Amino acid sequence: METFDLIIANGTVATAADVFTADIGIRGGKIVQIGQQLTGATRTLDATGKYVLPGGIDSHVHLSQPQGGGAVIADDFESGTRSALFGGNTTVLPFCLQEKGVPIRETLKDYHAQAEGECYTDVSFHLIVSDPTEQLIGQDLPALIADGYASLKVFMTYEDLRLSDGEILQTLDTARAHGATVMIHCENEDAIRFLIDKHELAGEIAPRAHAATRPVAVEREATHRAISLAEIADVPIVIVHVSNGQSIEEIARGRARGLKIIGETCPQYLTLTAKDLEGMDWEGAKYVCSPPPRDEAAQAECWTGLENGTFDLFSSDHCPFRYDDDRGKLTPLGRKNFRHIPNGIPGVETRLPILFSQGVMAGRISLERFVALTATNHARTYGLYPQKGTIAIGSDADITIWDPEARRTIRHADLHDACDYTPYEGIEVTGWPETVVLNGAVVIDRGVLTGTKGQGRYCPATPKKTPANT
Ligand code: DUC
Ligand code: ZN
Ligand code: ZN
Repeated sequence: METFDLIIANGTVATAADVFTADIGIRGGKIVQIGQQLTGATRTLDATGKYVLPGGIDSHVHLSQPQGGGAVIADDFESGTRSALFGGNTTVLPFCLQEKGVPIRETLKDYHAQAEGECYTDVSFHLIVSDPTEQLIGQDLPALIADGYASLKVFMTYEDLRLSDGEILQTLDTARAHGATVMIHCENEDAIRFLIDKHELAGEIAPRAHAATRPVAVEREATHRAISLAEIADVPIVIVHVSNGQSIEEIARGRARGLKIIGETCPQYLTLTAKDLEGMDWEGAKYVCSPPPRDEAAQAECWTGLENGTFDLFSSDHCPFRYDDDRGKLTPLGRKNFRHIPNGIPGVETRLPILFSQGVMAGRISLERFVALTATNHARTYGLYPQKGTIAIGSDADITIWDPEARRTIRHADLHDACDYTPYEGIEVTGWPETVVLNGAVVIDRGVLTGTKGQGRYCPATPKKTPANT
């Protein structure tokens, strides 16, 4: 019997800490050796001239998540994880949304059933808390956190999802006691409602009004409040999808007070602006997401946050709705008034190439920082490290081999999701994830899918250590 199932030879290997030339020996789905001139494998991939990186982890994707208003998320577990895999990812974390009045275990069981046998990447789940009843806070969440559902998302916006400050504090308190990580969507719902009503009265109902009714102050105020609530509850938080410099300043100020705040930004805040919402006719609907893209100055501020460490996470917030579809962006009501256009855009397949090209190849961030922002920090934040997110002996053999010289133009026709457009159409990139190894199996081989659905597994998360669980 050979020593290894697979050797990845001669590549430039990067982790969040180092870049070095080495061979990687893989057996039984795990990395078992990192060294020079390894031999004795059933198969060897020659990675000369290539970058060998931990598989991407996208910790913010929405798949098969129920929506209101007759809209349906375009990607289920099959199409969403297939698209993720082609984009160089080996793990994604979608959200299981608590349904009001339904025991959360039932909803989770149903969500697992939808994923079972369908995934091309590994998955781990976040829970969205929409109804923090006494039963949920006192009984269900502590048990679920211990069972591997160790991250919770709460919303400060969306009429049917938003929690009051008191409810957020209750959720944070349970998270603190049991070692969960809380992600907060920071936008002030009352301020948004006020602005929407004003715009409607003035007859401003086209997609561009989406950005005008969710200005920076709406996000900055909520970010400040979320940080204050976390300070009061004495627990770390993740501020997700940060879009602008004023919100970044709130994170920096909180950190200066000694708080542990993890910041996340996304490709849309580096590449799109509110002007995209002004597209011909209703085309602006293709760019409706929340928070909305801002302006070039905000893009530069987000780049600075990625470069200087204010951001720890770079995620896609993949939340695809087909455009030309009455269950997508253009629901019967959505084509009449921006307030009914479902919020969210696709991006799970393009996240890594955009950051690699515009970040690493453009000289803005190092390869190590790219790895931290796209894999390692996600695993650390959400209880999957060191099983996931690094290249180390004992870790899962989840590896993406990049051709740093490949030049591509992003075209939706070349992507693998179930949407009908990409907001990043026409962007030119240098560098592409050409081969992907998942748990030791070559699942994309120089751009060709060799894996099968069902090869992706569910990975429970490990809660943080607390007095309650040690
Ligand atoms: N905003 C969200 O809060 N979730 C999904 C997508 C979006 O735009
Ligand atoms: Zn959100
Ligand atoms: Zn989201």
